[in-house]
Amino acid sequence: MKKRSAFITGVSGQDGAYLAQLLVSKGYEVYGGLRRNSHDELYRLRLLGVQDKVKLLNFEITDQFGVTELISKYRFDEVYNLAAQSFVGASWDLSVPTTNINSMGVLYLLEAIKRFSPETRFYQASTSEMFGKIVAPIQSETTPFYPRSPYGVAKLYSHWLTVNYRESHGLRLSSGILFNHEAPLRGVEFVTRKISRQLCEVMNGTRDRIGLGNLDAKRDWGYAKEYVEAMWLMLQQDEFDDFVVATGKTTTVRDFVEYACEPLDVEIVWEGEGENEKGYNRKTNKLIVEVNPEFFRPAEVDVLIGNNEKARTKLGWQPKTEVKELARMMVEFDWAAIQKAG
Ligand code: F7E
Repeated sequence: MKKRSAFITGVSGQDGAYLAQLLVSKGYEVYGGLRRNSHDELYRLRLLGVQDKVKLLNFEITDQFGVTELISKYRFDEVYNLAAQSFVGASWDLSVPTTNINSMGVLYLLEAIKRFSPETRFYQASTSEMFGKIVAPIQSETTPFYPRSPYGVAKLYSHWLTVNYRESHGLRLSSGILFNHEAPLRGVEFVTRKISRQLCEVMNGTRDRIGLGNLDAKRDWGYAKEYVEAMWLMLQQDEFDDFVVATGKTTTVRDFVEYACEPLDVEIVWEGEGENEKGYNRKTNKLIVEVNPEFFRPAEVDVLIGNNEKARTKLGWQPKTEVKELARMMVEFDWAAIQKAG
């Protein structure tokens, strides 16, 4: 029997790598879209042992001709659109590229699918950032949106575009409204990985302290490896729809710091408030964490908590990893990597 084919845009990112690993294990012919640059883009695929099992294709989502040519040539069974300018914090300075990638890129993909590959099943990476300044204490698929960043606004466009192309053209398109999801493969600019890595550096003596922004921000943090299973499940359904993927629990950045300290046997004592808040190592009195307003955002998303009931009942998906366990996993990974590097 012919293998099912899947194309992952953004295959070099955290979710792209975990999804590639999952689809390889399920026997798919996996293609990954790769945007050429000078960085080592493939280290995540290498870490997961799938770099030789993914066929890499040159891909630039903002190039409409290229997107159309690729979709019409391969007519993949499944397309997972994970390509994005995904760092919210940078989206104010990079609002034009963020919009081109996160909004226009999705339009190009959907147009190509509509015209040349209408049987393709398509997953759009939507996000809890669309809820932004929340209008309901717990957010579900029916909660109105109020994005707070150029990133959130651009993602909202592509979310609605996906809904609209599904309803207008009867295409097989689903959108996953994923809340924050982390792992040892998370980029170091995101707060959880920044904390796990920099904390290890502080304890190893190669960094003085960690500078963080808003310690009161609350996020619903889950494990990325579990979240990509929800993406796959969405495309295996007979009905295409939107699904919130979340744990249903929320944690402050400050508490995440404490959870990350535990595996290193560090107890942190907080002193001061707002911009003057500081975290000290109880045993040594050494300053470990300080607030640096450089990391504040022009408009903040204060708190997010997702209602995952629809994903649980319709997809049979549920989160397994608690945020404390996630913090431990990330710190253990970073500590081992630092020890190995010497
Ligand atoms: O920030 C606060 C920051 O950058 C989380 C992306 O995957 O999830 C991610 O977006 C919170 C914010 O993720 C620092 O202000 C404090 O309130 O880890 P983050 P994010 O912005 O929530 C959603 C679902 C996506 O879709 C995005 O693509 O932490 N925070 N201090 C900090 N954040 C960072 N980055 N650095 C700090 O020093």
